[in-house]
Amino acid sequence: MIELFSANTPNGKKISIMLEEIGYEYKVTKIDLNKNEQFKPEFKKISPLNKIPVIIDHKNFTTIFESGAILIYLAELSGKFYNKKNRLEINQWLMAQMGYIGPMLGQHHQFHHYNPGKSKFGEERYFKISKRIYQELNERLSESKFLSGNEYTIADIATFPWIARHEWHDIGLSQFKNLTRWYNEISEREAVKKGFSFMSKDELPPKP
Ligand SMILES: N[C@@H](CCC(=O)N[C@@H](CS)C(=O)NCC(=O)O)C(=O)O
Repeated sequence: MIELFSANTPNGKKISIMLEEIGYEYKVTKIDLNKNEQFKPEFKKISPLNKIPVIIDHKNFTTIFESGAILIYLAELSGKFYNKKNRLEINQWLMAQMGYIGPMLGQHHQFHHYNPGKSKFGEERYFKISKRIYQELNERLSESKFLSGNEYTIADIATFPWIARHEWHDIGLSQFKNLTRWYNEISEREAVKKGFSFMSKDELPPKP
């Protein structure tokens, strides 16, 4: 049994979607970030950077933090969404999500959605970078069905919940035809719908 320590955020949803995709039984323990529960000493023992998501694989006595590392662990354990023959390509798109797409869109959320009017520089900078990410993903998906090729992989699972915040981004997802095609296809997967609503029943990926 896997225990998932999480919150209802894009990084949190990556792991519930993956667990649904591989059909593993899991229990969710909510970490309330608004109440600073990530800083509790007992949580820090399993999350040295005080962040969700974290999993404990009780069967294998293993604890893992960092969503990319968790996705790789679950993919290797289940043998799904991380095809050995395509690993170099999958790793590149997964790392691009971890190091660029997520952190930059996350800053856009901070300046544009949560704190508008506080910093013109911050708002403009991350709006521009976020538009650039949409354009770059759209270009990639004009030549490839999924991010790392013809197969749906952990790179798509990592990226999807971030694009699912498109209403906050104010960029107009529907103008990006290939990104929209990819987004709609993933939105329709039963496991994605289930994983997406892991903390808020009936929550669905918003339509473009
Ligand atoms: N690189 C980390 C980022 C995780 C992350 O930023 N988690 C946020 C929520 S989405 C968090 O726990 N923030 C609380 C904090 O930093 O105090 C991962 O992908 O797991």
